[in-house]
Amino acid sequence: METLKEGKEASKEEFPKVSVEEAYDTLKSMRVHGAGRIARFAATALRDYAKDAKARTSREYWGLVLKAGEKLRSARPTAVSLPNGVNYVLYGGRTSFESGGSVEDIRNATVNTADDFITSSLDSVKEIGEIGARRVKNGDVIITHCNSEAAMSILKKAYDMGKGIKVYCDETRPKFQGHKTAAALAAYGIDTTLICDSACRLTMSSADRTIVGCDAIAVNGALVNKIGTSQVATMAHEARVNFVVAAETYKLDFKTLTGELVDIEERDYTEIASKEWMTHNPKVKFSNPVFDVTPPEYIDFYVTEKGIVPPGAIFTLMKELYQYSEGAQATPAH
Ligand code: RUB
Repeated sequence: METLKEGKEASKEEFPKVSVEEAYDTLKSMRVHGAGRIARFAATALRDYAKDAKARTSREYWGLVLKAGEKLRSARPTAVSLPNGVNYVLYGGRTSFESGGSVEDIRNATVNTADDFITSSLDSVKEIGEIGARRVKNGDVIITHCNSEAAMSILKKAYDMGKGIKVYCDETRPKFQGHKTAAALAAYGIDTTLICDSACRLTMSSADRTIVGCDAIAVNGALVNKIGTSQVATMAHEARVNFVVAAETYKLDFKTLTGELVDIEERDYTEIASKEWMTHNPKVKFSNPVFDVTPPEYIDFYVTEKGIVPPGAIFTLMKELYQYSEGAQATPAH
């Protein structure tokens, strides 16, 4: 996260101003989704809360900001970008609080750190596009899954470089985020085809590479991403097709360093069948896990804003960035 400290200018507003409660509901109901956007949306909501929160003492003010951060963090358990983004913002305020800052000092520190995070997150998506596009060849047939800004950044940059790519987008049941990807890529001018998830293996036989996004990276280099990603990786592995992951380094899940596992979010069953259908079929049980784990053996490399990282080097990268995480992830003192 070194890049977050470089004091880049805050970007234009990406999200409207909302209360912490509204932001929580928006995240929970996936009106804002995608790991990067989730993190920036939460950082924006926390920043705006910190701007307006009123308190008589630093302790009282810091307690309010912490509570808001905790609420936002709990909205989506799997996308580690959310706690990492919120923790980063809180780190700024906490440093000021612990060094005896006034309410205004803590407020300014929190707001500035949030702006740093937001700008850096957007910059990372661009950098990933630049780096990843160099690994795309002219005429490549590429499969993607779900809706990832980072993966799309590579595809768009490759197209901008005149690489004449053809992209197949999995629909990505149950929420069909692949439709969004297909619409965005086609609008950009890229030759885009939408396929249903079950057509992926057939399509893989004519693909050159797959490029997907990332919700979390575990210490062993495993990828956590939208449900179905591991199936795509298995098919790519079988067909000897390159499997590439576009991931900002704030998606590293530092708690996996100390043995904790990544929580896999289970969502409402009505995302996979209608209430009416359920009523008519009372004996049917449902399961709706929305993320899965792709083992490192199936991943060729991660494209991060810091460069290309093979899964076997994730441990080293985490160690390198841990100093930041230790401070940022620790629960700030009340
Ligand atoms: C979206 C998803 C995306 C990653 C990466 O899942 O799995 O591939 O979040 O996205 P959901 P990005 O729709 O459930 O949030 O590259 O935009 O951060």
